[in-house]
Amino acid sequence: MLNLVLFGPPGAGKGTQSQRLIEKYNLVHLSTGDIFRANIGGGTDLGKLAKSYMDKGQLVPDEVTINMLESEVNKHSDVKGFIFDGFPRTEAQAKALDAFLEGKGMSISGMVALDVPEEELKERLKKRAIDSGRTDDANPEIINNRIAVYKNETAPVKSFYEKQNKYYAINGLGSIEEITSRIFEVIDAIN
Ligand code: B4P
Repeated sequence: MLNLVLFGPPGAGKGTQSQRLIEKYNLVHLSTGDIFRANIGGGTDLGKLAKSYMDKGQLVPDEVTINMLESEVNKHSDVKGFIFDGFPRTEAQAKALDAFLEGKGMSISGMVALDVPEEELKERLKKRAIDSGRTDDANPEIINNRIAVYKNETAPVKSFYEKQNKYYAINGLGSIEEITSRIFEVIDAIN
């Protein structure tokens, strides 16, 4: 089984690259951001709660996010593996994911981390805001907050996987195709 964590700051290209990885490796794509947005669109209680955090550029509380992710994994059996896109985003989420997968006889194969300079992230999110309709992309203050939250709460997750020798950094600058090739190279070496 191939279970990948796709990691990086907002706008690093996680969602973009996930689409290419699921095609090549036939994996189930679980993006916590997409699942929250689907709930917001559907007007569910979870969506209302998530929106109150996402609109400020804050993380949705761990307990809510972890329960949601676990129930999404449980919907799939007999699969080749998963791409966890945007999860884990805190050390508590990383620990919970490890324990949950262990209970199912599974584990994370590797964390692929996209490195992109801050100025480029802001440019990409600004461009996406024009046609995505995402309120969290349209406001520079919210973008700055998301980047600050990433540095303070999410970046430490890197060392969680480094300690397990499962951390792989990828240069996230260049064309989408170039970055995909870099990721394929890493995955083919660990798979
Ligand atoms: P996400 O949906 O994960 O949003 P994101 O971090 O902005 O990444 P995304 O995947 O959408 O963008 P990508 O980098 O692909 O999270 C949104 C919010 O949900 C969070 O702020 C938080 O509130 C909440 N949330 C989600 N997960 C959570 C968790 N685990 N715990 C708590 N809260 C959680 O791409 C960005 C843009 O760059 C795209 O427009 C793309 O076209 C462009 N791009 C990509 N690659 C490029 C390249 N090589 N060159 C130029 N542009 C490129």
